[in-house]
Amino acid sequence: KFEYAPAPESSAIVDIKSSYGLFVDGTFVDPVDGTSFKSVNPATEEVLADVAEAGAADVNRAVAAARTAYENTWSTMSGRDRGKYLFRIARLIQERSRELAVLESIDNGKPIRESRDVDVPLVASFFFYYAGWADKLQYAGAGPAPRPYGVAAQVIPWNFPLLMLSWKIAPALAAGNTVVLKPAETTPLTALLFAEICQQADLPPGVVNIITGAGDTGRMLVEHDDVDKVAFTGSTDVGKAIARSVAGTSKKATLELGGKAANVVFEDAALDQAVEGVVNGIFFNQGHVCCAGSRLLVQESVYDEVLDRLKRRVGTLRLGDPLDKNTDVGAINSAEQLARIRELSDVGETEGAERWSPACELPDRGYWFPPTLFTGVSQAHRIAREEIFGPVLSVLTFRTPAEAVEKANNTPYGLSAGVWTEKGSRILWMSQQLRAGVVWANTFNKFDPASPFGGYKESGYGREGGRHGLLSYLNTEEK
Ligand code: TXE
Repeated sequence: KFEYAPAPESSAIVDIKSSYGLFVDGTFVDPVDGTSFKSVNPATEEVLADVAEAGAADVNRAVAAARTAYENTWSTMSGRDRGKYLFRIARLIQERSRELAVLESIDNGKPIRESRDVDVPLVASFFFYYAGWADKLQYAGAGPAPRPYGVAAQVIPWNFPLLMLSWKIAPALAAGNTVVLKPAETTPLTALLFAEICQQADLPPGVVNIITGAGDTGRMLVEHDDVDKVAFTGSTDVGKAIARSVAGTSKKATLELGGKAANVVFEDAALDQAVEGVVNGIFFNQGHVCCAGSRLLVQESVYDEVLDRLKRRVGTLRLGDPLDKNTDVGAINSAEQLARIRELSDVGETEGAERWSPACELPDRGYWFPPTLFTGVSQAHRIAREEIFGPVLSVLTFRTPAEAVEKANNTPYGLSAGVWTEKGSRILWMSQQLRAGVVWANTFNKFDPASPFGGYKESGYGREGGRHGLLSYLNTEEK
């Protein structure tokens, strides 16, 4: 039975303040109208801190600080000097990695093993990678040295708070832009710790501004007249609203939205490896992953065997305290997200799919959902079409490779896909056929700062990561 007891050393590792201001022009300031909201630990429902809610005047102030820093400091500095700041930030992230990982797990609910071994090391690697680009921009695009856009407005979600921050801030700064970033309202704390790191790195004031608040703050930020570039990761509905607001202005936008990825397992796959990949694909980060492998497409001839192995493996997952190093599945990030997962899962049952979860006692407090499989899913079912964004896998079958492709592509999204087969020629053929920005072969959820990431169709447009991610922040026609 799960009992929440914070790891004894955790409070010593990270100092959570009772209230946080906005990070504008290099210092923490109170919001003009003094409003705030609360950030909650999703594993316990305990209030962690009061966090400033930025209103219109605060958004103006942050954008003005970013504009001044752009004109007077950052855009006139040599690429090499910008790179030095980014390297310094990257090293500070490594030095303060335990603090960052613990705070990320407390505010988001993700297992410490993930924030410690995946999120935070990747965050540092994105800063190191883009630090290396800062003095090599002439090689980034075609033609003479490309110029930055200016002030970037960046709005990020709650599933990878620090990692999404690094995907946004590192390339923007390397390219010479300045930034106003808004973290999600349920996970603002690590972005504010990152702001402290910017201070520690002596980053010139105004180059990075962090403003906290809910959707309204995000809307005011992306609609601000003095913003040149908008970068958003979040829901498809909000992404479409942002695309509409940007249309008719001179702002550039990149959008990274939802997904409904297929993990395709062929009969000739190494099945144990495939099952491991399928489990990682959907239960990593409680399934709060835009590229999660939320649909399993398994070849009929190996269906029984795969399902049997899958259930046995899912039965070994340990759900509970995010700060326990043995935890595999942490807390759902918010009561709202839990309600969404419950609702769609109930629809799955009503529509006739069969639901299965391992015997698993859920903690009394906090937001939890057990690892869940749905079998007997048809393509028309909502659980086969809509993003659940939780630990819920929909299992479908196919007979031929052509049918696998048809089913995998039968979604409004196109962010990622996975292929499990020992045949190299089939991997190449599938990767040409699948309409997805990323196709993983015999692996899943692998990220690298040098690889571009982004979607087809309703998963958005533009790329983050690699040289392409840098071009998204440079005024050049080559993208
Ligand atoms: O997303 P929102 P929510 C999907 C996932 C999830 C659903 C809803 O399916 O169940 O979206 O999640 C800010 N203008 N994804 O409601 O609202 C908001 O404050 C500008 C997939 O949390 O899109 C937050 O900072 N900004 C996704 C950020 O947008 C606005 C990750 C994301 O919140 C805004 C998250 C507005 N009008 C959810 N309204 C992925 N692709 O990874 C809200 N925001």
